[in-house]
This record gives sequence, structure tokens and C-alpha cells, in this order.
Amino acid sequence: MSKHTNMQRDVLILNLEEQLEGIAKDQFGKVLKDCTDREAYYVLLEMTSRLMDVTELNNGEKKIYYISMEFLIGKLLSNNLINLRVYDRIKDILAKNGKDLAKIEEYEPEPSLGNGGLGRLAACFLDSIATLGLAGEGIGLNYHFGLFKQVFKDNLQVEEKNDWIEKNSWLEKTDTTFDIYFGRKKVVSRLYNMNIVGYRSGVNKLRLFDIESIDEKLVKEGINFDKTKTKNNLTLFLYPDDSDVAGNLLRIYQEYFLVSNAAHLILREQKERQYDLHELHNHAVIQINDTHPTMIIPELIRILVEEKAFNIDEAISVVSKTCAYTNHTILAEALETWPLEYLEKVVPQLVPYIKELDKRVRAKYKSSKVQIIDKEKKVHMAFIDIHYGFSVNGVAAIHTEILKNSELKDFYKIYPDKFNNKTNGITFRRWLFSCNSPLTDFISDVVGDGFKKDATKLEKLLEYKDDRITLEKLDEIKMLKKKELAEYIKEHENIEIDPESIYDIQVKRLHEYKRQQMNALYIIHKYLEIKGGKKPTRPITFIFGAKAAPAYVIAKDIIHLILVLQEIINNDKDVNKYIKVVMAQNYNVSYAEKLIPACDVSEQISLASKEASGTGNMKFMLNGAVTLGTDDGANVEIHELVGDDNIFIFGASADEVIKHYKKADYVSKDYYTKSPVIKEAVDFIISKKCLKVGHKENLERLYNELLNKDWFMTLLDLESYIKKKDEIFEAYEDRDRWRQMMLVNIAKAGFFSSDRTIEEYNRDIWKC
Ligand code: GPV
Repeated sequence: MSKHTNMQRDVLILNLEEQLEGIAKDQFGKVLKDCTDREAYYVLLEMTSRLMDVTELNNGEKKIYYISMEFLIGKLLSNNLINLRVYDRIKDILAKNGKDLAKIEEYEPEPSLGNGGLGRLAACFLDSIATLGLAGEGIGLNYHFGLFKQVFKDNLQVEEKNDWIEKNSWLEKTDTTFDIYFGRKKVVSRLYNMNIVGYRSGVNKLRLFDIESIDEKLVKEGINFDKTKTKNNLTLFLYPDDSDVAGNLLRIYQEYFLVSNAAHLILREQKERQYDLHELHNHAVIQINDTHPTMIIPELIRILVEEKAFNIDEAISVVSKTCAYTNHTILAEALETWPLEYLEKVVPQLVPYIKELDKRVRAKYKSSKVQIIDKEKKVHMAFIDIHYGFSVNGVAAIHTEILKNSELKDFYKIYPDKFNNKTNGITFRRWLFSCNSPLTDFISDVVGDGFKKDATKLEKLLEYKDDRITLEKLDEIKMLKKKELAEYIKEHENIEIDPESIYDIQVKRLHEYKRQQMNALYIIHKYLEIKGGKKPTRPITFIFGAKAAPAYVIAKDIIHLILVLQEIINNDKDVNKYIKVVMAQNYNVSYAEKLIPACDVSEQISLASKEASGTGNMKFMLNGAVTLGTDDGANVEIHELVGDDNIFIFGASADEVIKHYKKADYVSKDYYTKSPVIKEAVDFIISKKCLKVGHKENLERLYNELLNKDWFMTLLDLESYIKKKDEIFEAYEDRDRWRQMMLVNIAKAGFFSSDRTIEEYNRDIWKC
């Protein structure tokens, strides 16, 4: 950091209180004490922005460009204050003025720029890239209404626009605009920046592109709008409904808009720094976050050839040395393939380049399995990445092995050296320091502050595994967080929950492979047991949070079932003493920050082989929850770290599941017929009780799906799930053992710091 900015920073920090008063006076004509919490938020926003402006930019000869359709960054105030090292001082000053930072924070709208783990990972990575002092930026889109806001009406999910952008926000409008062409159609883009400040480190930028001609009024009702008005709708929503052709085309428009802007930005920067574009790979590395930004490859090649006088061989060579691809799924439906015809409609200028890339592969490799354009004239986006990028990585050990040995086997044979694993991670700044300060402070008291820079130091906690006082304190902190959550849920869902009950939590995108339906079937099973006179030892609160994609019918039916169970169970006097169900409305990062520290049992129950990694599992572990899960994704690595005694694993293995798919021998009905327990639970979905508060159409559809299809093998694992889950609840009663499990989970979580992940990306891929 230069002396100059250091000094400016010191001056600002020395006079924090004066500064805050000055801003309050300027903005609201008041002293801080008299500001409302909302006003205080804007005062802090301005103060934090000033501090970031005098924090040095991370710099380097080579820059990382992390391109992603999603950045699920969450609220920024607290995290920025923590990373700028002024959190405690600001808190004190506010307290002196009768203000509570937690209350003020409630007025910050959460940016709606992401959906799930992929977007949240990108946000954790930006935090770690900045923290490690690497020059790197995120490039994404500035969606005005982002991912929809979820509300429940009549036990159904209803989608509303999420109007999160305020006049005064973390977004900085820049002067940068580019002309982006779709064939001969032009739109003008504009760049917005957000500062990403590292923990005790420098600042990077998140680049968010928007269109100048956006028309928010296109959205008439809910999240419906005219999908064909590209010039006005491009950056309205993240993941607009793609169940029709117009929706698919819009998706391609968005993806191209993202990468074309990225290409312009990157090449402009090379020019400003007077770098030779033939050396692009020495000054830039582009990380392609799943297949959505794949078109950056042909787009860069196109620009180099058409505007920078490269010949095609040179262009392909340098771009291939610059681009790296991360795979986040093996689900076939999520591996994008675009009909060539669609690409011809939206981005005709790219098509000759895609055909050229395809032709070169065809000349070299005969197998039909590795061709970019298949017989049906569909373009396999991942295959472009693999052939024309220099690195392919999976996001957890087992996931990468599955890519190498089954999903992408034919590619692994051709390019063994390109494949590598980078097990995901999470930023502890948000998922421990910020969301759980009592736990953070306690850990500091016990083992010192070292873990804040080096997360593996958490292992020192193991020395206290038999220390009563430490274990009791951990329990106390958990109880505190459970009480806070109970209050929040009372306020937001109007449901009363008992902090003495076990909190069993499953929060993640709603998808059949994640098997929220299996959890629901367990709840039915428990409900029927209680009705039959078998009571659980201790009350249990089952908490869910999940959004379903607007066009994903079965996912919405699963939400419906959970809401129906919530109504039936919470209103049943015989049962609600023992179990309760909470479906949190509009689950997002801010909600996660309240749920995760309060959790006892972390539900990670995906069908083995299907969850690439999962990152919620890591956040729960770090906050002292015990995992109930399948040997899938990063659960496998959690299992290895904490050992058999500190995790509850059940269900078919990934190998077994892959065999079932290969042989196509899984018949869900067989499991239903053979097991009275399964039958009883599944039948309940269409029982009179459910039909009374629910909708026949939704419940019957879900019932039939489970019985006749069950693509993600819910019934295969249901019995072993019930057994393990009963076991984990029983284990909770051995309070000493449970506390030790909490401690071991926290102590072993250091490996999952995204700082570790980013160090590995940099060591093996980026080499900055
Ligand atoms: I592909 N993921 C996601 O959230 N959205 C997507 O479109 C795709 C993947 C998730 C995976 O499901 C998780 O297993 C993984 O932990 C996460 O990406 C980050 O790698």
C-alpha cells in the first residue's frame, strides 16, 4: 500500500466520529444521534465508501477476470466494515449515539444478483481474492429486479419482482459504455462498479454491466414481461423463465451481452497498459464460472481476428491459453446446449467462429462424444470450454473424480493435464465473524486471533475437546443464536418455535436432486408416529428455506407440500408440542446469516453423485452444526476431516447410484410396495388431511412423480434416512458428546476457508 493512501486512511479513521457527524449534517441536517436507523444506514454507506476510496487497489502484472452470471454478494455494510477493520469502532460510536448496528443493517437492501451456491461461491471468491491481495475482478450483470422475491399465498410460491436498487447504493455509475451488437442490432451498455475490499487488504472491483435503454415498466404483473423486447429487457431479471423459445433466446442475449462487454473491458485494459495482445495470457486469466459465459471464447477470437489483425491460429492459441473453465454440475439438464439455430438468430457474428472451432475438433478427434456441434445441430457449450480452455476444474474431490471417470471421461482421456480439483470454500469473514460474533469472540478468547488470517489455526480448539467450560460456552452461544432466530421467525413468519427444541435445517435452492421431498417424507413419518402415540424425546423444529425456479413445476409442488405440512402440523395440538415446521419465506443470504449460526442438524441429503460440492454444508459446520448427509460433494471431505464419530452419513454411495443410472434399474414403486413405512408416508401426500388444506393438482402430481418416476431416487434412501435421522436426534440427548461434536466440526472447518481455495486456484491455474 502506498504511503499516500495509507495516510489518508489513517486521517479518516482517526476522525471517524467527526466524519460521521459531518455526513449526517450534510445529508440530513441532523446530528447522528437524531438520525433514524434508515438515515444512519446512508451515513454509514457514505463513510464506508470514503474509506474504500482511500484504500489502495490491488495491483499486479496479471489480472484475474472471474466472469459469472451470478454474484450473490449479500448485504455489504458489516462485511465492508469488518474488512476495513473499523467494525468495532463504528459499533462503539453508534452505541454512544444510542444506535445498534444490527438494527441499522436491516435497512440495507440485499442485492439480488444471484440464485444459489454458484453465485454465492463467486461472492466468497471475490472476498478472498481481494484479501489475498490479488488483482482480480468479477464481471457480471446488473439485474434491476434480480432473482424474484418469493412470497407464499395459499400455500403456494408466488414470484414478485425484487426492486433492490436504490438511488443511493454501493453501485457506482461509471463513464464506460460499449456498443454491443447482436448481428446488426445494437444496444449500448453501461458499466457500474462495486468496490470489493479485502480483509486487512486492498480493494478490487466487481464490474456490473447494464443497458442504457432498460425499461422497468415492461414488468406489468409479478415477474411477467415481454421477452422479445431485447433492447429494453436485457437486464431486468436473473434467470427469466426459459420454458419457451423466447425465454431461451433471451438467455442467450444475456449471456452474449455479458461476455461481449467483458471482452471489450479486458482488451481495453490491455491497451491502456500497453500490453501486446499476443501476450494476453501473461496479463489476463479468465475464469469461466460454469458454461454460462462460454461465449467469451469465440467472442475474443472474433475480436482479435476482425479488429486486431490476428490470424485465426494465433487468436485461438492465445485465447485458449487465457481461459479456464469451472464445472459446477453433472446434471445433464444444467449442461447448456444451444441449438445452432438460436445462436444464428441472436449472435450470427459468432457462428462462423463456433463452426471453425467445431471443424478443428472434428479433424482431430473422431469420437462423436467430444464434438462441439452434435448431429442435432446443438452446440455443447462445455465442450467449447474443455477443448479451448487450458484448465477444467471440478468443485469437490468426488465431483472432479466423477467428471474424470464418467461424465467427461472421453475428454479426460484427451486432456488429462487440464483436469484439476478445487474444493470449494467460504469466506469466514461473512460466515463466522459477521454472522456469529459471539462465537468468533469466544474462539479468539480460547485460541487467540491467529485463525482470522489462517483458518487452519481453528484446529487448536481440539485441545479443549474435554474442557467442560469451553464445551458449555459453545452450547450457550448456540442457545443465544437459537433464541435470536426464534424471535426473527416469530416476527417474519409468525410462527413460534422453542429454542429448547432441536433445530433441523435444510436451506438451499429447491431441486429434486437435493431431496427436500425426502425431508418432508420424514416429517410425515414423524407426524404419523406421534399420532400413533410415539413421542420424540425432545421437540424438533424442521426449518426449510428454498426458492423454486418459476417454471420448475415439481419443485413448486414440493414447496406446496412443505407449506401444507406446516399448516397441518403447527395447528395440531396433539403434535405441535413435539414438532413444528417452518418454511422461511424468501430465503436469501441475509436469512442464511440468521439461520446458520442457530442450527443443530445440517441437512445435506442430495442423491450421492449429484451435488457437485455444496457450500452451505461448510457454513453450518463452521458454526457448530452436525451434518446429516449422504457421501456426496464436499460432505465426503467433511466426513474425512471430522471422522465417523462426528457426522451422520447414510444412503447409497455415488458408485451405486451411477450404476443404477447406467443399468436403468431403479423402480421407485418397488420400494413403495415393499415398505409399509414408505407407503404410509407417500400416501399421506394425497390423504384427506393434506387435500383439505392443499391443492389436489399439486399434491397428486407430486405423489405420482414419486411413485412412477422419482428420478433422484428419494425412495431408495428413505428408510436409511429415517434411521440415521432418528439416530442423530437421539445423539443430541447425549449432551456431552454433542458438544464435543460441535467443537470438532468447528475446529476442522478451517480447510473450507475460501482463502485456501483461492490460494489453490492461484497456485495451479491463475499463477498471478
Ligand atoms: I451449474 N450450482 C448452482 O448453484 N447453480 C448452478 O447453476 C450450478 C451449480 C452449485 C452446485 O449445485 C453446488 O453443488 C456447488 O456447491 C455450487 O454450485 C458452487 O460450486
